[in-house]
Amino acid sequence: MAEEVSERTFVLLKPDAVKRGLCGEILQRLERKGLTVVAARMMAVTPALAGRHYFEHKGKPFYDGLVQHITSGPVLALALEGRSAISVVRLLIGATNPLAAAPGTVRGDLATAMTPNLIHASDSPTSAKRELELFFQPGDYQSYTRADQEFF
Ligand code: 3AN
Repeated sequence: MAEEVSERTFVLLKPDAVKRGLCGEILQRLERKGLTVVAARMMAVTPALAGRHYFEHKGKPFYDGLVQHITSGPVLALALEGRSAISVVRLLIGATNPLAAAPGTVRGDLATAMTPNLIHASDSPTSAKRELELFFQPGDYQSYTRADQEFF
């Protein structure tokens, strides 16, 4: 088995998560798993930023709805660190389609719709780097050790 290394990943709690009051619930799941929050920013996503974030979906039938949703209210942008953080967060959030997402995952437990599916998380080291740079400046990151670090 490949050695698991500490990674930094990007997570975006979308406007439906904010408006449904689910940020705490979702963040708790991520923190309980052992991920460390190293940056957090509540903000509005402009259409220009949405276009850069979702550039790979441009031209797809759901693209306009995706941009409409992500710009429809505040989001909570997060940078999380931990062992294999990128794949671990993807596992915790579940499949893109909440109707197919496994119970126990964020989308499996808390969502039913495809576009307002609560959360975005980077799917590779390349996307994580690109997305973190879109939403955060180098000075936004905090470095600290969790009190329970020995268990992770
Ligand atoms: P994920 O967020 O699971 O990585 P992506 O990157 O394939 O999924 O899609 C980005 C976002 O686009 C999804 N979170 C979802 O909101 C939306 N989306 C993807 N596929 C569809 C679709 N077929 N219909 C509607 N929305 C979609």
